Parts: sequence; structure tokens; C-alpha cells
Amino acid sequence: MFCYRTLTRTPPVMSMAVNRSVVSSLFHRCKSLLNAQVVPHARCLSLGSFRLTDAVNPVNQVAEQKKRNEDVGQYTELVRDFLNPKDFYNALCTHGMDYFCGVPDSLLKDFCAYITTVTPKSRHVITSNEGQAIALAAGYHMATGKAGVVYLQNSGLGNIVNPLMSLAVSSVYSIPMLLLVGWRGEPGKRDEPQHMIQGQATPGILGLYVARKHMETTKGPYCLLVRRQNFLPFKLEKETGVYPLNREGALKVIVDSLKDRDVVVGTTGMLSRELFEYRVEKGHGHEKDFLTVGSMGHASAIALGIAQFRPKRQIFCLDGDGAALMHMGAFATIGQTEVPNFKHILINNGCHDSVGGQPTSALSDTFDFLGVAKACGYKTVIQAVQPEEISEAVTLMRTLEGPVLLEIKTNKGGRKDLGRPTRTPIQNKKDFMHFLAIDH
Ligand SMILES: Cc1ncc(C[n+]2csc(CCOP(=O)(O)OP(=O)(O)O)c2C)c(N)n1
Repeated sequence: MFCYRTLTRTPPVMSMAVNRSVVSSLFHRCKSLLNAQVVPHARCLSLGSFRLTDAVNPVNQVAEQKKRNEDVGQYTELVRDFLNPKDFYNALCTHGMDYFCGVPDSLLKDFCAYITTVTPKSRHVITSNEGQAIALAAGYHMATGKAGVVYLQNSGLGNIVNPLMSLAVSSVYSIPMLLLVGWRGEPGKRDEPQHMIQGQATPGILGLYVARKHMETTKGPYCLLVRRQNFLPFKLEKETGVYPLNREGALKVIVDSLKDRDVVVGTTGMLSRELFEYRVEKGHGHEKDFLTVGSMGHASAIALGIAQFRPKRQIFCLDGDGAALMHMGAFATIGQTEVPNFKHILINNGCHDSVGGQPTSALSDTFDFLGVAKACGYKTVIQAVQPEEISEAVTLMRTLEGPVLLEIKTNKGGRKDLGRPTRTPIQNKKDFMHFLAIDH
């Protein structure tokens, strides 16, 4: 059995038991998570010894919320309020849940930043993909008897299907764990700031009691669905960068070094949004770029498929370190496929910058993307840092036989005022296919 409830500042919802047993049912479930009807809870649960801090003092909170809402203007997705990450974290620890793993999400970024800041490395692992986090929590449970907390964005539900259904569920190994799922794309979003009562409700924390009881009783996983606007802001400490460029700076040098007929596949997150805006700034069209808005980690395989069937074109995949790590198996597929026109450019800022800047494994000096690519069969691997080096490397890799990897090391961080593509995915695909059809 696998159960979930919504972590929300509106009245708590009834936890819903989902009893289907086949893998395909999880897909329905993922869908129903998105379309879930929020059912008012029949009764309130006791808060126990939980203490509200100043940050969630209802009076302060409404004032802070109003100010934040005004500050973010049109970017309504940035509007949030309510749950202090520290309080939620402490409440989890009170319930014996003090081991964390997962892939960060923008709706959870304040909570993830808090975990990253206060949890020792031995109790917090940012995994390469969400399925790995389920497996890690399973190992943790078997070693300690405790339930770990696995955080993810709902986009990662697909990645957890197999380990959840064939490992964790009560009917297989029966491994309790608490899933905290950021609910992107919730229908009908944008609530106004709520009133005094919401500050006292702290339903996410109330929900923890139910979660713990469920896991104790069923020895199975439990999922809390996290709506937008749940957590009060919590920022990771600012780092002084050691590199000359950030992702957008590097991206501009790359685009400036490409030729007219070069094909680009951009990875998930800010990179594709920056690419879209830079094309506008340069007066280009958008037909040269396929923007992989979802499918994190799959941009390189998309580019590979194109490269195989458009051999006269130079295909550039612009990847991120988090995305590349998520499906690093693609390196092996690429390395072992004969694709001379496949050119992989990986902007390594050492973090999941698009969803809050939590570090990836690629931040470490002991991690080596070039070594991985080489070992997988890439013909040439190059690293660049300075703008001139990047520009030279892009020019060079156009002439080299692929697969080739160029890793660019950059600082984290991007613009606050970054917009979103104004072309729809379907329009993007259509324009892109026309562009691919030239010269093939
Ligand atoms: C399967 C899946 N899990 C999580 C996410 C949320 N998400 C979007 S972008 C991103 C970070 C990407 O990191 P990276 O590739 O290093 O690029 P950066 O943001 O640092 O430029 C994450 C975790 C997602 N879109 N899909």
C-alpha cells in the first residue's frame, strides 16, 4: 500500500490509501496526484509539543506574505508563505525522521536549502535521480529500522516507479519512507494570503503524525504532496565563485561561436530559458534550438537521435551537470554509438541551479566528467573555463569527429528576471523540424 496526503496551508486533507498493485497503476496515481481532489479532513490532529516560531507568527506572516507578493510582481510562481523550513525540519526529527535524500525541486528549495545547511553529510545525500533516493532510503531503513525522508519534484515520479513498486511497497519488501513531493502544475494555482487561522494550522506538521502512524502500521511508504507557497524563504549561503562566467555567460559565448546551420538541444531548467532570451537579444529565430523543458537528463539522447539521422549537421547538446548525472547511462550509449556529428557541451556549475542551487556530485574535485566520458568511448574530451577557451573549443569541436565532450566549469547563479519561452513546445518542435529538414 502506498499512501499520500497534501502538505498545504489550506485545511489538512484526508490521506488517501491507494491499493493498486501493478506498475501501470502508479502512472494513474501520478496523474491522480496531479488531479487529486482535496478532501477536507474530518478532524484536526494534535500538534503535541510543537512551538510556532516568530517566522510563522500569524500576524507577522500575513504582513511578510503581502510584501513578498508585491515584490515578485508578475512572477506569481515565486509567491509563497507559511511553513518555516526549520519548524518542519524539527518536526520531522521529532518524529524520528532525520535522514534525507532526493533530487531538489523549486517548490521545496527553501526546505532543501535548510536541510543542506543544517544536516551533516552522513545524513543527507543529494542523489543523481529520484529512484536512487528510494533505494538509498530502503538501505537506510534496513540498516537502522527507521524511515528516511525522500524529496523530489512530481516530474521525478516516473523515475521512482520501479524502485517504489518492486522494492519499497508493503507487498514486496515493505519499506517505510516519507516522500515529500513538490507539486508543480497544480491546477488553478494562486491563492491569496490566508488569514490568522492558517498560521495556527501548520497542516504539514499535523500531517506528520498521520504519516508516522501509517508507516508504523503498514511498514510501507507514505507521500506528502507539497503545494506551491508552502515554505518561508530560506537561502543557501552565498558562495564567491572562482570562475570567470556563470551558466548564462558561458551559454552566450557558445551561441556566439556556433554557425548558422548548427543544431542545438538545450537541457531542462534555466539554460533553455536563457537560450531562448539570447536568441531574441541577437535577433535570431528560435528554430535552431530544441528546448527540453521536461525530461531532465534526456537532452543528450534526444540530440543523439537527431545526430544519427542528420549526419550532415553539427548537433550540439547543451547539458547541465545535474541533468547529466541523472541519466549518466546516456554517456555509455553515446560513447558506443557511431555519431561523428554529436557534440556534447556540459555546463558544470556544480549545482542544481534552476531549482535553488543545491550541490551536485559534480561539484567535488574528485568527480571527473571528462574521465567518465572517456571511459564510455567519447573520442575527445575537452575542458574550458575562460571565454576565449570556450570559444576556441566550440570552434574546434565542430571539426572533430564525435562524440566529443566539452565541459565548461562555471559559477552558480543566474538572473532573477529571466523570462519563459513565449513559443509553445509544439511550435518549438515544428520550427525545429523545419530547420532540421534543411541540408540533411
Ligand atoms: C525528473 C526530474 N526531476 C527533477 C526536476 C526538477 N529540476 C528541473 S531543473 C533541475 C536542476 C538541473 O540541474 P543542472 O542540470 O545542473 O542545471 P542547472 O540548473 O544547474 O543549470 C531540477 C532538479 C525535473 N524537471 N525532472
